[in-house]
Amino acid sequence: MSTTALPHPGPLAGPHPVISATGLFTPPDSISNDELVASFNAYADAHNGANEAAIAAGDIAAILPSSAEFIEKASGIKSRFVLSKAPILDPVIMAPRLPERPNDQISVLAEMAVAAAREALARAGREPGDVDAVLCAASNMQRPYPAMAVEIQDALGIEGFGFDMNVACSSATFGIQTAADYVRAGHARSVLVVSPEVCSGHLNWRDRDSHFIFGDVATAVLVEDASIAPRPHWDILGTRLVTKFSNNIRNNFGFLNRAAPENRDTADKLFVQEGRKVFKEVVPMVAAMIVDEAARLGIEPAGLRRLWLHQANAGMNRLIAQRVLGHEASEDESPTVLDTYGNTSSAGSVIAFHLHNADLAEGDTGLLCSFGAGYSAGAVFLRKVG
Ligand code: CO8
Repeated sequence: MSTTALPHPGPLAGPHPVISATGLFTPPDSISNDELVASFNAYADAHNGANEAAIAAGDIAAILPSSAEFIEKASGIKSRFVLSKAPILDPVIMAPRLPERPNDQISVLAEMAVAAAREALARAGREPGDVDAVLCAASNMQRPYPAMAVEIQDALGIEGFGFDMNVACSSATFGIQTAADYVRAGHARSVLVVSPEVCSGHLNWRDRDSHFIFGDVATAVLVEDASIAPRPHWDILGTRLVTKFSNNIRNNFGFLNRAAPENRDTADKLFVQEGRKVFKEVVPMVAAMIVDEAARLGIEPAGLRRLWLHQANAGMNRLIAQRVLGHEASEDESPTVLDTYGNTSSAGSVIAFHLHNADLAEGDTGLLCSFGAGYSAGAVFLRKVG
């Protein structure tokens, strides 16, 4: 467990991290539950038809149909944005098809991250030369090296340094704490945390239990020293990170798979999870982390004006918000972006923050919180400075 907190800074308190601005890249195409289910059911029908004899003999199981009603009821998701819609919906392909680019072209993840980063920089009134470091914090990097962050840094024209980090759905909050620590230590005054998430590339679109969960997006968070930050900005009052090993959300894809070619295309090289177990185990873990850290910071959880929670499942968020606030949260207290974006891994809570923070007043406190594979969970307590 890692813990970092600072007292609220006075003018002479030294470097103090704040969120200056955020940015968002949303792909133009979206897939509705009805479109997704029609594609899945066409695939299931074709599979069952082609394997009729084996199914009748009990050698293999028939694939059951998916249902848009189930998806919305179980998860709260109505649609999701994707980079490559037609191939995902093609019942024969059921995967994104993103042509490989030559090395002299910007890579897909970097391109998305740059778009989100440019918005964050513009909102903060920053030039790339003002930024000291880039952290690319996401569930899956497009390649092992060179680091995505270094390519993004180069594309933006930023001096300094960059590196990648992966803590699955909690990558962005872990990135924000890392950036905040650089600011606190005086190693940097302006750090860009980008989270390009092409979840469609590691989702098994043929898996009925999870084919509806994820979408694609990129977010950017600019963490800066309060002394240079534009106003309004968000004081980072304190952060808390927790990890606890679990196999309940896992993806075994990796470069060593090449050493065992017979395994390369099996389903465990894509996203797999025990969704029910995740739900049950993660809710108490996250609620306890939030309440504990709030107590340490002297923040009354019930007084938090807004919760920008990880967007994995509407029911999980309802339960976590209830435990933190002590009552059922309204949409105003715990906004949802899950309905239109789906689960976008580490980007989800940042999207919620990006789209739903402008209406808060000076002095309002809020919580950005993520949770997911690892298990991993991160909490960032914020206060608006007008
Ligand atoms: N259509 C119709 N029925 C279905 C479908 C479907 N598509 N899928 C399942 N069912 C049926 C099942 O067969 C089951 O039927 P029965 O009761 O007869 O056996 C019934 O519905 C209930 O199934 P489940 O128990 O699976 O359903 P749940 O109510 O548990 O809902 C959820 C499933 C929505 C997955 C839910 O468990 C959930 O959201 N859990 C939390 C998941 C979570 O938070 N995961 C975090 C993962 S994200 C992360 O860490 C990042 C990883 C990196 C990114 C990866 C990118 C790809």
